[in-house]
Formats: sequence, C-alpha cells, structure tokens
Amino acid sequence: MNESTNNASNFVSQVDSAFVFIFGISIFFLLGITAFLVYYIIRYRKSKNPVAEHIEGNNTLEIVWTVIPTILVLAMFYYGWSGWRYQKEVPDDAIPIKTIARMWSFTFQYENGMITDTLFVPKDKAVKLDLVALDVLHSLYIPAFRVKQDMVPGKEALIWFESGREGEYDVYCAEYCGLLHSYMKSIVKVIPALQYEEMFKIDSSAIAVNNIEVDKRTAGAAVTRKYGCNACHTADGTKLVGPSYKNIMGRTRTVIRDKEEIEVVADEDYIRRSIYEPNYEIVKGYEKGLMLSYKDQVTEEEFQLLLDYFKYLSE
Ligand code: HEC
Ligand SMILES: [Cu+2]
Repeated sequence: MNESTNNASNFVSQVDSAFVFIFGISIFFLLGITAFLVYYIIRYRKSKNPVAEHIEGNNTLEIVWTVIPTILVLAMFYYGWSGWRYQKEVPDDAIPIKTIARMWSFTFQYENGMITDTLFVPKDKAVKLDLVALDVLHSLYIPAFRVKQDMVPGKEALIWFESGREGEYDVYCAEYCGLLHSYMKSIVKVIPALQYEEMFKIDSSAIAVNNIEVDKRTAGAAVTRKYGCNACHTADGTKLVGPSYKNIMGRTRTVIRDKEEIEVVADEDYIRRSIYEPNYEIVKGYEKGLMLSYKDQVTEEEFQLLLDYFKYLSE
C-alpha cells in the first residue's frame, strides 16, 4: 500500500477520509433528528392534539433502527481499524531515528549518532521513530502527518511515516507533562533525500561553531538549544525551573548534598557533576529530580563549549 501522493504523509488520505465519513454520518443524523424533533413538536402541539395517544411497540421500526446503526458503526470501525493497522505495519527499510522526550523538549538522534532538536526527515522515504520517554508521560504529535503516540517511561513505542511533501510541520507534546508542557514543541523538516544524506557528512558540533555561533565563547548556546536545556535555564539571570547560567562560574553555590547544606565553588568539576550527575547535589531552593543526567548525550567536546559559554556569561 504505497501511494505516490504528495501529501504531508502517507496517512493523510486514509485518516481524513475516515474522519469525513464519521463526521458526515454524524452531521446527517444531527440534522435529520433535529428536523424530525421540530416537526413533531409543531405538529403535535397541545392546541392541535390535546389528548395524548398511547402507542404500543412497532417491530419493523425496532428492527430498522437497530440494524442500520449497527451497520454504520461497523463501517466506522472498519475504516478506523484498517487505518490503524496500516500505521502499525512498519516497513523493514524504514530509517530509524531515536526520539527522546524529557521535560520539556524533544531531541532526535540519527543512525550516525548526530543529535538535533529539529527532526529532519528525507522526502519519499519511510522513517520510523523509536520513542523514548526519560522522565514522565509525553506524547509525540505531528498533526500534519496524522500521527500521535503516547510515550511512557520504560515502554517501547514506535511510529512511522513517509512524507511526500517538502516543508516544515509542527511537532507537539500532547500529554500534559508538567510546568512547561506548553513549551514542549519542535519542528519536523522534510528535505530532499540527497540533502538528508549530505547532512551527515558535516559534523554537528562544527555547524554550531562555524555557522550558527561565530563567537567561540557563545558556541555553547547552540549546545543548550540542541539539548533543550533552555526549557529550564536562562542566560540572562532569570530564575526558571533551574538557576540561570549567568554568573555561576567561580561563584560559591549553596547546595544540598546527602541532606546536608554545604558551600561549594562552581568550578569545572562542579559544572561537570551538574550535567552528568545532577542529583548528586542540589542547588538550594531548587527541586531534586527535575534535571536528568546527560550522560551518553552531551559529549566532552560539547561540554567544553558549555564551559566556555558559562565562563563568558560570568565575566
Ligand atoms: C527539566 C529541567 C531542566 C533541564 C532540561 C536542564 N536542567 Fe539544569 N538544572 C535544573 C534544576 C532544577 C537545577 C537545580 C537543581 C540541581 O542542582 O540539580 C539545575 C542545575 C543545573 C546546573 C547547576 C546550576 C547552578 O546554579 O549551580 C547546571 C550547570 C545545569 N543545570 C546545566 C544544565 C544543562 C547544560 C542542561 C542541558 C544539557 C540542563 N541543565 C538541563 C533543571 C534542568
Ligand atoms: Cu511532554
């Protein structure tokens, strides 16, 4: 079942026709029943029909209004079910992209290890997203593609699609996941297959250093965007879910470690622990368990960029 349309995804026509079918039947009955209702209210109003008539059952009517709705409901079920089955039949050659959800961002990891905060997919190629939720319930929702899947920590889930139209489409989290849930959105960019392959020839951190951020000292800002750190942190001194990056380097931090309040100096080791073992010590006044470890994600090179960036923000 591989239609060569130029729809945003291969599921659009099926989902939409199921929707129109169910919606059409609903509208038909809404209008029909309302019209009958109004007609009988007028026709049998009290002034015309003062004494009510007692009516016994009518077998023909009973059968008609049982059989017809049953057929309609079964037809709706069939439409929905066959569309659902198609969505579950992941093609063997689908390109896997690991999709990681955490409070409050999505990140996408490609076969070569590259990570982005925008989902890039090639046009006219089947893609499957391996969904991983790190902390709480999330749900990946791409309305334009007609796909949506809950993400439950510890439970594997998959969605796939094939996009036939280049462009940018919204990605949302569709499961309330805490304070900044409404900020948990991203974009999927459908690009030509050739350009998709080109993308992996360039080192991702090189993009950050050479193109987006010209200044080496602020290259770390691109790293914070890539990993969604800015859902919880700011660079301008404003407190969000976590402390601001501004003026942390070299300053004394009051932290809770093993239930004890102690003072530590924010040096390289401290920043390293903050990112790779965030619950080892908690900055006083903030909540434990919100920031998850970025072990296996933030690379040493990226860590150095972050460090330069934090130093720059603390000058
Ligand atoms: C879900 C929210 C959240 C995300 C996402 C998050 N953090 Fe945090 N972060 C916190 C909280 C809350 C604290 C304070 C509690 C603690 O010390 O763990 C914190 C503390 C820190 C600290 C110590 C700050 C200080 O003032 O001493 C650093 C550095 C830090 N985070 C860096 C990062 C980086 C870099 C990222 C992305 C790679 C990131 N955080 C992602 C919530 C978050
Ligand atoms: Cu979410």
